[in-house]
Amino acid sequence: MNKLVLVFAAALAISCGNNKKEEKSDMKIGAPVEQKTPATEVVDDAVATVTITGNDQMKFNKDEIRVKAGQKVKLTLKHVGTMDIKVMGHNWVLLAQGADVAAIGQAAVEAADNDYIPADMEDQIIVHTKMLGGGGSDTIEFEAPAPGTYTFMCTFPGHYALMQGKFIVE
Ligand SMILES: [Cu+2]
Repeated sequence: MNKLVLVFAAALAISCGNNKKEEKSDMKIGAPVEQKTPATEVVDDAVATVTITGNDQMKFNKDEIRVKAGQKVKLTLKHVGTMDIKVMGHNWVLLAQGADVAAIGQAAVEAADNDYIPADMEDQIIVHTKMLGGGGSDTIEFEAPAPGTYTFMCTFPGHYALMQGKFIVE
C-alpha cells in the first residue's frame, strides 16, 4: 500500500511539475479575501497546497483546513495587512492533539525572544511558520499528521482568542 502511494506520488511529481501547481494556487488567490473558505486547494493526491491569510483585524481567512492522511502539506501564511510585526504580528502554529490552546497562548506572551513560541511547550506544537508583519509571507512543508482534528492558532499575544481554527486530517 505505502509503496504504491509512493510510486504514485513520484509519478505525479514528475508529470505535473511546478507550473500546474502555481496556476492552480494563483486561481485560488484571486478569490475574495474576506470570504471564509473552508476548502483546501488540493493540487494532487500527494500534496495539499494551502494558503491562509491574516489581516490587520486580527483574523485568519480560514477557520477550517482539511487535508488527507499521508499528504504532504505545503502551507503558506500571508499577512495581508500593513501593520508592524510588533503590533499585529501573525504566525500559524499547528498544535498536537490534546494541546492546551489557552495555556500555550498565555505562555507565548512571555516568549517574545523566541518568536512567541514558548520553548517549554514545543512538544505540543507540530509545526509553525515564522512570525510575520504586514506584507510578510512564509511557506512551510510538513507531512500531514495522523487522521484527526487538530487546532491551529496564532501565538502573538492576545490573538489566539480570535485567531484559531481546526486542521482536519481525513
Ligand atoms: Cu496574530
